[in-house]
Amino acid sequence: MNEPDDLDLQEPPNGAGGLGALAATARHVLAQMGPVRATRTLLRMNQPDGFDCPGCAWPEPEHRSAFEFCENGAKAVAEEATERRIDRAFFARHSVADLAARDDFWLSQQGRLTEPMWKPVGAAHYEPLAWDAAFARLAHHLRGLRCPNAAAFYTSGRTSNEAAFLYQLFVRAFGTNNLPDCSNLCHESSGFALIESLGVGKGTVQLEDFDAADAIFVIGQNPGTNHPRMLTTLQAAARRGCRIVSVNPLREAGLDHFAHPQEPWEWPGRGTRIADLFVPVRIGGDAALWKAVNKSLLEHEAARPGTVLDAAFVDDHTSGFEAWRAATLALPWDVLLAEAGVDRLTVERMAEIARRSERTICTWAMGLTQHIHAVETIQEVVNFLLLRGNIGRPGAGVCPVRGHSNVQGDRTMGICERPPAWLDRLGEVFGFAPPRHEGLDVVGTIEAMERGDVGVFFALGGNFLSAAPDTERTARALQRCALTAQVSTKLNRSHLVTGGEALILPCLGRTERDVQPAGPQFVTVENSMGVVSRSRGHLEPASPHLRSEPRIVADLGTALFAGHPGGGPRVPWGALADDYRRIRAHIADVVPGFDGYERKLEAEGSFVLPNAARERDFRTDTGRARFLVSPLRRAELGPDEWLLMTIRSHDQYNTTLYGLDDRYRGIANGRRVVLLAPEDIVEAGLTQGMQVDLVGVDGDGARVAPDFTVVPYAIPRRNAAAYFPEANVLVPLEHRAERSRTPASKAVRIRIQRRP
Ligand SMILES: Nc1nc2c(c(=O)[nH]1)N[C@H]1C(S)=C(S)[C@@H](COP(=O)(O)OP(=O)(O)OC[C@H]3O[C@@H](n4cnc5c(=O)[nH]c(N)nc54)[C@H](O)[C@@H]3O)O[C@H]1N2
Ligand SMILES: Nc1nc2c(c(=O)[nH]1)N[C@H]1C(S)=C(S)[C@@H](COP(=O)(O)OP(=O)(O)OC[C@H]3O[C@@H](n4cnc5c(=O)[nH]c(N)nc54)[C@H](O)[C@@H]3O)O[C@H]1N2
Ligand SMILES: [Mo]
Repeated sequence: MNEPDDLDLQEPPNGAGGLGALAATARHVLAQMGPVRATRTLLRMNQPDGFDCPGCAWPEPEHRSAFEFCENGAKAVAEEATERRIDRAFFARHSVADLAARDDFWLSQQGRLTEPMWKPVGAAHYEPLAWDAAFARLAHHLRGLRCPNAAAFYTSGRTSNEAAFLYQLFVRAFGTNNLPDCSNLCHESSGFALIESLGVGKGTVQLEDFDAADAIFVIGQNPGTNHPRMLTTLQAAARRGCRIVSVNPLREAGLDHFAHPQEPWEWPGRGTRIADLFVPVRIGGDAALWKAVNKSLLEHEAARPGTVLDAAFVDDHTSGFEAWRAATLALPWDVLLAEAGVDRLTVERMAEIARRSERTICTWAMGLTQHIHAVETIQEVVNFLLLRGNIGRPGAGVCPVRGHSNVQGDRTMGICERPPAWLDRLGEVFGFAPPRHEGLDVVGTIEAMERGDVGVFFALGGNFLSAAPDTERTARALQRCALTAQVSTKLNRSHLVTGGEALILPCLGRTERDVQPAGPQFVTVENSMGVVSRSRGHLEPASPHLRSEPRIVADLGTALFAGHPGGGPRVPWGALADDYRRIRAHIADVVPGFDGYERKLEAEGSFVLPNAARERDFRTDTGRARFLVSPLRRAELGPDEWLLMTIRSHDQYNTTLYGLDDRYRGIANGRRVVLLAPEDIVEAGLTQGMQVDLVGVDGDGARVAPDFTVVPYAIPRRNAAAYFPEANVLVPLEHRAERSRTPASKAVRIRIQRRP
């Protein structure tokens, strides 16, 4: 399937959306659902009484159109609402070894899981198991552990607030803070950076701020593929003259031009121009770039005092300005430009856009977070905003654009290995003493499994094996566990590389009706901008045997704590899952910002969580927003080495593959490709279409991703791109961001070896 003969390369398009997006939506959706179910489902998406799109975490506008969805949201829904099913006969037909030999696309296409399955020790196949028996297996293993810290409980970011709250309660009542989650692989660096700089680990803007901004810098983010509804927001901004700058090693098509699929009069042309300026920064060059832009701004202020700096804001609300200013002015231009890989003129154009803008927003995603020095790089972007007072006023602020649709809500609900500030309250309300030590994050969990310190691995969603770095090492670690258990909607590789014993617990998805003894239920989620809203599915569940995530957690609680010596915590597990209003009442009682939770949902359907930084209340060490100084780092690359970023194609949702194309990059029918600059290809004696192995040179020994095809692409010299998860084998476990410990999967040093 990935033979070079099948690979089809075209010039990348210079725009996104339009008829192409509609055609792709129709193709994917109809293949999974059929016309009636498709129409019914998509009309409910992101509507006040419908379900929250399981795709990205971009917010819904106040005035929604009938079709508040995008191509990739529709694909995410089609994946879940598919009519394809995996039943017990499927597992009888296919051994685990047989399934493990299939590729990710095939696994993604088999359909929804329909009943609990169990792989006993030494068995070649999964076999059906009743729910009660599955919970009994889990409870048996958990009780048998040396201590609660010998279990780890992963969460992916689709889990609702209700399920997440109950889950962390269960885990902490069991006695551990081992709550690794997908945030550890995603925006952790943003959280660390913003807490230190601004005192709040979240973004400070609301959707309406985009309507007021004069300039928006989109940094290390590919919204055309990963947050398509953001293009509608950017389009509206561009149309009223807001300046948009894309800082990215690639000229991503969605930031070039955008034709709204619901504005057919725009289709014939290229659509609206989005970015005025493309800044082709070198991979990992952002820290140097933003220091350069800040230096330019400070030089300008020195030359014409009072024209650049928001002196009142800096004096009243910040600390550390003078030290930072001196350090920045002292940086040598030539080194900054060389490290950024950007010329002086481009830096001056960025600075000019910033100077002319009274209201500036910076958005970013994985291009900033998945680097060794991610935290300080993000802090340099914050310094840039602080300089002109762009925090805590309309039309301005920081906007880390989250990934999974409820990853931010899960954190608010306490899904984190670092215990939340409200830990004492949790213990008080439920009558137990929560553990206080820090637990294991994703990388820590893998290391602990390797040492044999974690024997039970439980996952509420996600695909831990394929999402984590160092795939082969992670696989060996998982195989050391006595039990691995996954609550899932679809089959994935984490079901196939298992502990001695393995469980698959199939659950309801966002699109499905959830009826509990108290009646039909809805759940709540929090988007990238701190807005909490309802999500209610309407489809008939994929199977009558599915259970909701809150129900699964509650059943596990009941199974584990029944007959617990001393009675265990005071948690009426079953009653909570009978009526989610009871869970929300506890959340309102324990988690700050949720007073009147139920009432606000009833009255408004949604509400905004408080955000101190937005009010210029900076709860940092100095009680002010902090200008933070970091050293200028120099990239080290050997003469035959490239710096590789692992990115998403247009046809995937993280580890789930919808197809083998990357339409906006002109690549079709193949994913094992490595994008290189044409000049580098010539210089290294390679040719287009050549088969090569990628050899990782970081860490404790060579890691090889075999059989990639060379594709010439407009990318900075000595930079390379390949797709996640195929390239994850190349990312050593130790190769991770300082402090946030996020795998540095956007900056992996590799050599390229021709295949014999
Ligand atoms: N359809 C779809 N939607 C998704 C997802 C999906 O897989 N599919 N995933 C969801 C999740 S969990 C997340 S976190 C988000 C991810 O959303 P993105 O962060 O947009 O996803 P990536 O493909 O990782 O893209 C990173 C971008 O950063 C650029 N980049 C890489 N290195 C650097 C660098 O050093 N500097 C700069 N300035 N740019 C760099 C890349 O060229 C690329 O454009 O999307 C969410 N939405
Ligand atoms: N090299 C490299 N690695 C990366 C990244 C990268 O850019 N490069 N990105 C990282 C990022 S940003 C992230 S967020 C992680 C993603 O890591 P994960 O969140 O662990 O991975 P996903 O692929 O999103 O998980 C897909 C699985 O979730 C299950 N699922 C889907 N919907 C539901 C649901 O409603 N409930 C339950 N219980 N299960 C459900 C399905 O079984 C599906 O197979 O990957 C990270 N890994
Ligand atoms: Mo993510």
